[in-house]
Amino acid sequence: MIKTTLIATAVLVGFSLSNCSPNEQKKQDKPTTAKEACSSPMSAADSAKAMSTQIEIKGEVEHPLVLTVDSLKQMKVVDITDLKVVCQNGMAPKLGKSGKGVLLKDLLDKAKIIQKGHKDRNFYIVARATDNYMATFSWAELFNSNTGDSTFVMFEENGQPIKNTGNFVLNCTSDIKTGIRHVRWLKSIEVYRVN
Ligand SMILES: Nc1nc2c(c(=O)[nH]1)N[C@H]1C(S)=C(S)[C@@H](COP(=O)(O)O)O[C@H]1N2
Ligand SMILES: [Mo]
Repeated sequence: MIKTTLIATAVLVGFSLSNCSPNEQKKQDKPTTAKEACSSPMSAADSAKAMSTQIEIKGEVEHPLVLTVDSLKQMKVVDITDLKVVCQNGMAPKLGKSGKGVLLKDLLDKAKIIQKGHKDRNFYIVARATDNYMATFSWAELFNSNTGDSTFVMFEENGQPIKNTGNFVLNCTSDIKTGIRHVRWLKSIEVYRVN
């Protein structure tokens, strides 16, 4: 009896000291509030500091570009009507948004990815924000699948120029959880070859 109690106590102590107990892990991973985890966590002041008024297209491209809203307006502008932002961890989706933007693949065509032959097509494309939030696409996803036709760099939301979260937002409207590749304060599109 005493032996059993001792073993039980040892097991309990061991469990509470261990960082790997499933409950403990859950507590650590769990965001403080769903709102904090899902919305872009910047104060108005920080957001103003993080303002990006232009985007750079760079990396493995023949013509690195620096683009403003006006440069995008001179390209093929698409009206986006099916915009919703769904967070990965379950915050209520923001529905009914609309926007104007340019296809990411049109921007990449303009900068021209350096391809050394027709089999040279293993690239990944990083859309990066001033707070270093990132989304990643593959060349095949953008140029050989429907995702290419639903990935936009937007400069207008609900009929208004984007101005509180930089001037540009990237969004892939066909994603399941659209919050994940919804990049506010977008500052660069970077092309990397897989080596
Ligand atoms: N630059 C930047 N973009 C971001 C985030 C961020 O922290 N920084 N959070 C993302 C997450 S997790 C979600 S769910 C959506 C929230 O969309 P909202 O900015 O419209 O609230 O933005 C995404 N875009
Ligand atoms: Mo999110």
